[in-house]
Amino acid sequence: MRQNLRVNGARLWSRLQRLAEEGARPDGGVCRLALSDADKAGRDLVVQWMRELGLTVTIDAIGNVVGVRRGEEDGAPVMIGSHIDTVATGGRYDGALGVLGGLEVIETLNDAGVVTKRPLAVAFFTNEEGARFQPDMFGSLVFTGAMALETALTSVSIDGRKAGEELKRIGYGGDAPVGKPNVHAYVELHVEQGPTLEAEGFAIGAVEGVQGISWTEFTLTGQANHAGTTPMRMRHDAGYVAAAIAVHARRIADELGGDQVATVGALTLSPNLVNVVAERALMTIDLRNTDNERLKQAEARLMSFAVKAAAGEGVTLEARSLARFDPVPFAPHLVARVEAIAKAFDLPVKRLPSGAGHDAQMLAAICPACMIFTPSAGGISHNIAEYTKPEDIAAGADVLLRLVTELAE
Ligand code: HGY
Ligand code: MN
Ligand code: MN
Repeated sequence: MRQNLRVNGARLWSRLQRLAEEGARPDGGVCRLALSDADKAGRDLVVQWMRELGLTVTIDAIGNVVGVRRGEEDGAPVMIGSHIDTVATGGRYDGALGVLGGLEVIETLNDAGVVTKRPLAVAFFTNEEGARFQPDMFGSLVFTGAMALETALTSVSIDGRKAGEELKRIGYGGDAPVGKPNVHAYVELHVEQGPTLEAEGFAIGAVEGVQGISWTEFTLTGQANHAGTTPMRMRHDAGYVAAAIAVHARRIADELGGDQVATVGALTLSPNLVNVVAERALMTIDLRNTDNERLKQAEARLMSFAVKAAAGEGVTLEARSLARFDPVPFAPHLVARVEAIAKAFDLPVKRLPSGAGHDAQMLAAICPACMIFTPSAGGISHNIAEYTKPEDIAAGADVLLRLVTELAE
């Protein structure tokens, strides 16, 4: 009986479209930055759905929300999780698919009157994206005890707000304890956010692990001066140094090759005026690689170039690490099950690493964890055009349903 259970793809699809209304952008994308009013509205909606499905909902001190479905026995639940916060130019599926896919698993089991031996849990973690508050994934970091609660609560957003105050403001500073996780196993369904599955004709990704992530913020301070009257030899142009660093970051990725990627995501000049030599530049560099040693090489090359370029222009350089996570492997036996279940469903499946960070990499430190990927159209994500076909969404959720019910027996 359980072997034949399948999710209701249309119901999952309509929940995804309904959640996308919270923080909807006029261009069809989603902006649900962590701890914003839109995030609150999304949280309220998902908590309402959790309660309608009979889950017991708890909220912890960093705002992580967990809905638990009782099993025949007590004990550590099998957890399905992800996030509902998005980047400012987000899509409808990054994060939301993992949380609402979990609710779809619950509703399918409710409809079938199936009670698993172990309890099941559906969770969403605070600030997975790290777009507003850094580091990213601080909700799951605090949940698993890998970051002190205080560190996350005192994190200051790019718009100058303290996380703890924002949490209180939106009413999600809960009283459930953090740092003592009780999870039997963790499964996260997520869109690939890259081009591989679609380009190679696969329906499911059995994710082997997450690549290493390094986020650095540079503050460059030179001297504002007249763009016309200041001879080049007298300039201390923060904008020029920032541009040089940005170009060099790309060169490092090209020269290292392999999985190395480099991104200059944020770059703000001040006073940012056409006829004033930039006094100050604030920029971020995101470096990633599946190989930690090569990621360290990339970091070292970036830093030594930045120091030299700033010194050469008489500009001061301050560097601040915003996030640094080593590559994380997922539980091999779970990766193998994702692959086998996909094959049992006649779904073409490929093993691959995750280019993006996910809460699953934090849960992997405290229990067996794995991820199931579905294809992203055109490999696009962190973009309003993010899309995954309904049949791929349903296929991913079917694999999730089967794996979770297996793990809960
Ligand atoms: O940046 C990431 O990889 C994730 O989307 N937070
Ligand atoms: Mn995500
Ligand atoms: Mn994301």
